[in-house]
Amino acid sequence: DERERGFGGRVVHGHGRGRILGFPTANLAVEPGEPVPEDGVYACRLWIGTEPEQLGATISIGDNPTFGDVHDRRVEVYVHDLDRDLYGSDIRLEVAVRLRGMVRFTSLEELIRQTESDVVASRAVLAAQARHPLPWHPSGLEDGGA
Ligand code: FMN
Repeated sequence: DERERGFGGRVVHGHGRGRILGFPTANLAVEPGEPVPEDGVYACRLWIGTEPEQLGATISIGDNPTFGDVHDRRVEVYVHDLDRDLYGSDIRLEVAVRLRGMVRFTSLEELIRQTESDVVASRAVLAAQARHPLPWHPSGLEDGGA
C-alpha cells in the first residue's frame, strides 16, 4: 500500500495558536525510528487512518523560532480542505516537495503571509503531480512512467 511509504504518527494537541494564525494544524506524535524529513516546510500527500481518500497537506517540521519555541521540534500538519478535528487519529504523510526551510520571522504578519503562499504553492505542486505523475514519483513508476 502506498501509505506505508513516508512517515506518520498520532495527532496530539498543539499550543493552539494555529487557529489565531488562520492555519489550524494537527500536531503529530512521531514514534522513534519514523523517517521524518529534515526541518522545513513541505507539500505532502496525506492519509487518515485506514480511510481510502488521499488528501493534500502543507506541513512544518522544526521548532517555531518565530515564537521562541526552541528545543521543541514538532511536525505540524495543515490539512487542505478538511473541516474536522483529527485529534487521536493516526495519519501517514508522503512528501511531494520541500518548499523551504524554517524561518524566524520578525512579525506575525510575515509568518502568516509566508504560510499563505506556502499553501498556494503546495496545492499547485500536488495538483500538478496528480495530473502528471513524474517517472521519479513512485505512483509514476507503478504506471510505467508518465
Ligand atoms: N513557524 C515559524 O516560526 N517559522 C516558520 O517558517 C513556520 N512555517 C510554517 C509553515 C506552515 C505551512 C505552517 C502550517 C506552520 C509554520 N510555522 C512556522 C509554525 C507556526 O508558527 C505554528 O503553526 C503556530 O505557532 C501554531 O502552532 P500551534 O498549533 O502548536 O499553536
